[in-house]
Amino acid sequence: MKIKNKFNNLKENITKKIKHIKQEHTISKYIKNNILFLTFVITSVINATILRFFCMRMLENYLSIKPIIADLIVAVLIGSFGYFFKPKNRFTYYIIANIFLTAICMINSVYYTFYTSFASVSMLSLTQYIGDVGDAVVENVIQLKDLVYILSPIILTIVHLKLKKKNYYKKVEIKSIRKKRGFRTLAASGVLTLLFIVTMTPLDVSRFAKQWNKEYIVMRFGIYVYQANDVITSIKPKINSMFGYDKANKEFKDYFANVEEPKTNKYTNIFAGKNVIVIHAESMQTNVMDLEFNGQQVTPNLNKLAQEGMFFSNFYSQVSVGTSSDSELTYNTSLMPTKSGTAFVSYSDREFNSTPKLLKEKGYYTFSMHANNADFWNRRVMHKNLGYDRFYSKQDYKVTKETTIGLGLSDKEFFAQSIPKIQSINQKYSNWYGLLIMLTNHTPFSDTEKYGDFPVDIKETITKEDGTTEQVTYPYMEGTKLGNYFKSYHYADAALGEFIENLDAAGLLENTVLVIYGDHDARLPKKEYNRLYNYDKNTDDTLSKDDPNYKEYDSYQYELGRKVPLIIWTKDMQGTKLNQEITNVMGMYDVMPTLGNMFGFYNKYQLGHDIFSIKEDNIVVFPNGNWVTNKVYYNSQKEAYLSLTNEPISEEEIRKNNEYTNKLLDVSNNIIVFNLLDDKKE
Ligand code: GP9
Ligand code: MN
Repeated sequence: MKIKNKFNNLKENITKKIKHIKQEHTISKYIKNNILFLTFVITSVINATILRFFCMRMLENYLSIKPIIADLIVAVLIGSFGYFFKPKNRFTYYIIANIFLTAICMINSVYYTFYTSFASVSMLSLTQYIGDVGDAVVENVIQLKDLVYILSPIILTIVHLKLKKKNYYKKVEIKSIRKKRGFRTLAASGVLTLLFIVTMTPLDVSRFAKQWNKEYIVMRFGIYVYQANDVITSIKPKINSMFGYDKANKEFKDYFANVEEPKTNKYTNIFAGKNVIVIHAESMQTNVMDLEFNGQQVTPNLNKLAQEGMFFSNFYSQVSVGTSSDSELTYNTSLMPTKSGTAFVSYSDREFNSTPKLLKEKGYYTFSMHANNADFWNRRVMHKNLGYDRFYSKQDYKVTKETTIGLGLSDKEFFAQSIPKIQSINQKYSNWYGLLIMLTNHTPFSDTEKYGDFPVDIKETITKEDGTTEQVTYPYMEGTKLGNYFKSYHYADAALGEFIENLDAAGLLENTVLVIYGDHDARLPKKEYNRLYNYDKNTDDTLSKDDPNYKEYDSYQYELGRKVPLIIWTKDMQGTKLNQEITNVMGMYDVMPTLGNMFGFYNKYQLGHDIFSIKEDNIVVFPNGNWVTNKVYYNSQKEAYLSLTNEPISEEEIRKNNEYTNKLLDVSNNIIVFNLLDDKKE
């Protein structure tokens, strides 16, 4: 019995060993037979990884496996086609593919050093930049680290020469075996792709589709997938504009044939010749201006400006998926965001009539300032296209860990560093127009310890029966996203107040008009507004719906609550006819016509209106087809509306406004997609 057992064990061990040897044999055989393919794949993945490591020096990037898998997928996919070539031609295929992938890495490596961003083929059409940067790139930017990628084709060539010496290419390879290997490798890349797709997060998907957050895409998808996606997103708008030009052009002409020339009114030219500072106030909503916590206003500075200046209290931003960039587009051009993609990214080569361009014709020097990466929302390209003479971005500011809040340089620091820049512009130019884009008050509003102390709880002093007092605190908005938004907003408001004080001290407010617009709402959950407006101290929860004090905050209230402030202010406005609240409904697309009337410029192809001419007849159209007038808010998805006054609403009115909305959105989209303003240049 014992002997039998021993024998069985021995047998098992031997079979295991044979299996192992066989396995080893197949692995080494695989490596031997596919050495060219493997060299191609490995060097391509290493190149891509080196690029990522050199460019983005952060732990998150170093530890990320996803981009390596994505690079591997691309290399295996491209590599698999090598098998369909005869052995003697295979090297030619691999070396061409390898040089191509190496070039992608090298170009991006150089580009990143220069722009702290990754390259885009759409930049190729912007030849004016090549002249600007070409020499500088050669002289200052190409460094040793950009040349390391060349090792990849060198290694591949060495391997090839060794194989040639060993007569590797003389071996006969049956066609069917070649094909089988090719398809198997192709299938392997397919399986890897599937694995990759199932691990994608919704944020990955949305950022991938938008493509502008280049660093994120490279960090998740690797450089090769980024570049392929870049080619597709760059070509898409060209394809969109290939069909339907004539129809679009006719509709466009008809639309503007019916538009009346602007009328003059008491605000015409009142600001002609004045300098302008425009503040793009990140995520500022109007409804927060009414709020107080423990007797402290959230926005004392904004409220003061609204009190002293011209305050448009029924003003909406009209953004789509392009958020900040969409509001810049509409503010600057009086056009609506595009129906697909974003104008700033997909249509950055189109011709636009813009406020800076029209002021430049009047002799103004124009500039924009934003202490974030210049490629964020493709601003580097778009600000130039919109007519800003100079864009001061992150590289023009000193950003340290201490001065960073949330997405980047804190607003207080941004404003402080902007003052001397504006001062020197003021010394050089007699008329100037500048846009300053704020950053700190940005979702997710989680850097709370840096916003400064602003409790959003309720503190009450209770007198007890024995006459002694006690302080009680109810958490209220503490710990909620909305509460954190108020803290962040309070910080941004303080930054704004400080900025205006410092502008004044620097003598920069004497001949200056300040324009402040909220770029869009904070996009926070409806549920938290319910807590804000219906808080029950006893239960630390929201009041029940049947409580007499319960105020309904439904989806209409939410939509109406997305209003953002618009304030036009000068130092000496208080007490004049300009010091007033304008309550007529107004949209971002009405700003250009309204300012145009005040500063004396006119864009024939504007979609909005001068609010002082159109007054109560105005309508604000939203990119999703919703619209609002003084009388009614219409929701196009639900095909339902909310009446805002006691006046009856006729079906005819709804139909006409829907027709107007659809036409306006079509014309706006066509202007951008078909570049219709390009041949309208006078
Ligand atoms: C980024 C900032 C924010 O630079 O303008 O953009 P958003 O996320 O609001 O569109
Ligand atoms: Mn924004």
